[in-house]
Amino acid sequence: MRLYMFEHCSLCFRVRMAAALKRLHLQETVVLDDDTDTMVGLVGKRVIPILVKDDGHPMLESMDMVKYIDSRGDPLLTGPQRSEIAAWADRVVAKTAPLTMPRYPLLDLPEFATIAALDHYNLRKRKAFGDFVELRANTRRYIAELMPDLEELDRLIESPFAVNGAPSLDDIRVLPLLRSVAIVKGLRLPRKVRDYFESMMSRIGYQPLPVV
Ligand SMILES: N[C@@H](CCC(=O)N[C@@H](CS)C(=O)NCC(=O)O)C(=O)O
Repeated sequence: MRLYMFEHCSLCFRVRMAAALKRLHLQETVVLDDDTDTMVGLVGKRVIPILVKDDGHPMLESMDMVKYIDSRGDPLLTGPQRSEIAAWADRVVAKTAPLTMPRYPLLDLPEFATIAALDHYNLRKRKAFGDFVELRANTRRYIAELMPDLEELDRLIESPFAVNGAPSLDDIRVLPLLRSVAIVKGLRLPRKVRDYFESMMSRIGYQPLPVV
């Protein structure tokens, strides 16, 4: 199995997290941001993540990839799911973007290893989200807008090792978003959220991304 991915991509981290929980080796290829040819060559369009199974077939949906990985051997993500958690994750993606999108290019990540790849990211994300310097200058405001959601998650978390008490797809929805938002300097995760983030990252053997 090979995952085509960006290091900063939270949907990719869903798949990496599932493989790590299963102690399953995942081959990883980091695609340069401007390497649309590789994605189009695999699946006919520009999209990440792509999981190419051992039989050569590519998968395109991160949650399908997670379920496929979890179905190998004894399933692990068998805990209950709560609609509040999925709703929380859907809502929070949009609120984290103005904080994370202008920071990823500062992290020296492999998908930005060439000037052309970095420029490619900067151009298309600026078009979508606005000027990065201005976004970063508004950090306090974006953090303030996000804090109520993080406080809500703090109330929802049932255990430092599983948002619903037993590992489930909801953990796959939540942890990758926390990994992204944890890059924001000055953002303090509420206590239960921080405990959950730290315990889960250490359980799957991943270091957090740098903070900027
Ligand atoms: N539903 C898909 C969505 C995939 C998706 O939206 N990927 C985005 C974010 S990484 C993407 O490919 N963007 C293309 C790009 O970055 O140019 C999934 O969950 O895997």
